Amino acid sequence: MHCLLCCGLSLTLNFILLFRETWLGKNNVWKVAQSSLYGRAVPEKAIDGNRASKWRQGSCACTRKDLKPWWRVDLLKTHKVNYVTITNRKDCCPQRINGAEIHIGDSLSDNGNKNPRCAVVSTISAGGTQTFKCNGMRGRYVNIVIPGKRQYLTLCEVEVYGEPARDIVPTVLL
Ligand SMILES: [Ca+2]
Repeated sequence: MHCLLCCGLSLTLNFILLFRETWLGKNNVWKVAQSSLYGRAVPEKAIDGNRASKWRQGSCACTRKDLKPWWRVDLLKTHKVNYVTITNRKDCCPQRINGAEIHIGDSLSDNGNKNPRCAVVSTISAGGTQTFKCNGMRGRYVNIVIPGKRQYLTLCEVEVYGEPARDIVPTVLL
């Protein structure tokens, strides 16, 4: 177990260097939520800094088999999001993630699932980590949702890379 944890941290550090981006993963600060809870697979497990992707390793978040299951992280203020990575489960059912969408924005309408869409997941290999480019999309909330069907949403790790959005100074028109 300890080796897997070390490898996970090493991968994360490499990722930061590779993309020259700031990893926003202050997992002791971010607030997370999901549509329901399967067993002990709380939403925090998707931001615990560990990409371990076998269920027994206890590092995956998972919902029940909901209609339109979702997971959400609250970055506490608006950010420009450049990349989002998702690590899929390894030991079972990697196809469950197919069709998941990443949404980013400041609204909590429909639990944040109506915010603008960054990407649609076609497939992620079993235990694989895939990166989605979001081109500086602005938002406080990052959602991952599987629309339109009843499914489990399992996320072994979600990483969000970007930077806090600078406040826009309103132009005063006289
Ligand atoms: Ca994890």
